[in-house]
This record gives sequence, C-alpha cells and structure tokens, in this order.
Amino acid sequence: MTQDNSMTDHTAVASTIGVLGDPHKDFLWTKKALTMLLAAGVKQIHVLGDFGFVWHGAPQERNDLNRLSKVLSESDAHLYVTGGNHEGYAALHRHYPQDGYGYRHLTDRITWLPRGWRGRTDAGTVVASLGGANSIDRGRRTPPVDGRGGSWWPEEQITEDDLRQLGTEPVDVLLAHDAPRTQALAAKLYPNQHFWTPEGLMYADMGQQMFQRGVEQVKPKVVLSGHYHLFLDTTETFHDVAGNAFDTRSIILDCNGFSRSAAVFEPDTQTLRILPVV
Ligand SMILES: [Mn+2]
Repeated sequence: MTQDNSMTDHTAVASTIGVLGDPHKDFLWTKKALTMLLAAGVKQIHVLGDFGFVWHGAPQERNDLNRLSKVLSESDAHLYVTGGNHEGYAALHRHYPQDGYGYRHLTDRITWLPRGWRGRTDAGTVVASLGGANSIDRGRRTPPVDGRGGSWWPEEQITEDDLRQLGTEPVDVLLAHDAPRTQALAAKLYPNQHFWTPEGLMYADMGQQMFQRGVEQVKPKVVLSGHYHLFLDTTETFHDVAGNAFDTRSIILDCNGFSRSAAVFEPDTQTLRILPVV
C-alpha cells in the first residue's frame, strides 16, 4: 500500500501506525495532528472517517490536500482514508477514480481505501477497512442535484456489496468509521436521543446494524472507529451468525479539536497510545 514503484506489496501495514478521529476538513487541526504523529516516528497514518477534505471538489480543497501532502512527504509518510458519512462522495467519485486495486489517489501521499480492503503487517496481523456510516442528521441535509452540491450522499451507507467485499475470513484489526454495537456506546449515546428525530435515529441504527454484520463476519479483535465524537475503549462479547461467542475491543477516537482524537497504534500487540494534539 505504497505508491513507491519499487515496493510491490501495496497491502503492507506498518508495525506502528497513526490513527486519527474525524478531521472534519479542519486544516489547522489536521496539520497539527499529522505533525505530532510524524514526530512520533509514524510513517503510515489512517483516518477513521469524516476526512471531509473532498467535499464539492473546489480548487481550495485540492490546495489543502496538496499542503497536507507536503507535510507527509517531508517525513516520507503516507495517509490512508477510511471513508465516513461526512464526505463529498459525488466529488470523490468524479475527481478520483479507483485504480485497479480500488484505491483513489487524492495525492501521491493520500490514498482513499476501498471498503473491504485488507492488508497485513510483516508479523501477519490482518488489518481491514470498512468505511461508511449513516448520518443521524440526514433530515437536516440535502442530497446533491445532478451529482452537484448537497450535504448528504447516499454512498455513505454500507451496502450488501461492501459486506461481500469484506468477506468472512477473520480480521485482527478493523479500521472503520461506525463502531460495534457495544452496551458501553449505547449507554453513552442514550442521554442524547432527544437531539434527533425518530427517522434520524432509525436511519443511523440501520447503518450501525449493517456495520455490526461486518463485525460478526470477520470477528475482529480490535475495531478502531470515529463517527461518535467521543472517546471509548471497551471490550465486549458478541456472537457470529452460528452463535459462536467472540470478544472485540472497540476503540472510538474523538474528533478534531478534542483530546483523545489521535493515537499511535501497534496492530501486532494492539497497543494504543493516545497523543494529545496541542
Ligand atoms: Mn463526524
């Protein structure tokens, strides 16, 4: 998963990676977070959705991407995006077509991963990516007209095809935007229910159910997520379709501007070290 032509294994995952919660197109915060992760020696950084820097395809967006790319290139690092719900999917698809591996190259340093992507570390730890989530505030957003404008895109939704792409072979670490249906997350979200419409709650829940199906397919040891704009680190027991129990550690990172939104993670040992973005 490198653009260096001398490297043929594009699914190589580093033994230490950076993970970043929802940047939301916040250039200064994102640059700061990248700089801190790079200073920690990380060469491969994964955004856990709601990157936001591709929205309507304006020239300013490309300018921001190029400036972030420059920061990465100074440390010979690469950024990989697992998509979220707040992404301009129409512009993404129009301006950045998939290559033969399903990657969308935003710059020579920033790559958008296809849903169901799989990689592995030298030690054999399997890392996969399953982006997408349903917007709970969909009712306040508008779809694009003729592929232009808008603030809600149907492509945010995880589809049956995405779940087929993910497959059923076990995964050690799943990079995602949505998160497993843990009791700990439900307890944190419950007090905020009144903010949303019944339709929004139901739509968001449908999306999380699709994501949960993916979790039950691949039974990840760890899922790294964004989306909920909070921090959570909990391990709970789930069951696959055959009724077999498995434990999954669900780590959710907070978003731009909040503490506990960036971390250094070792896939082989599942060690997480939060890096304060200051
Ligand atoms: Mn978000």
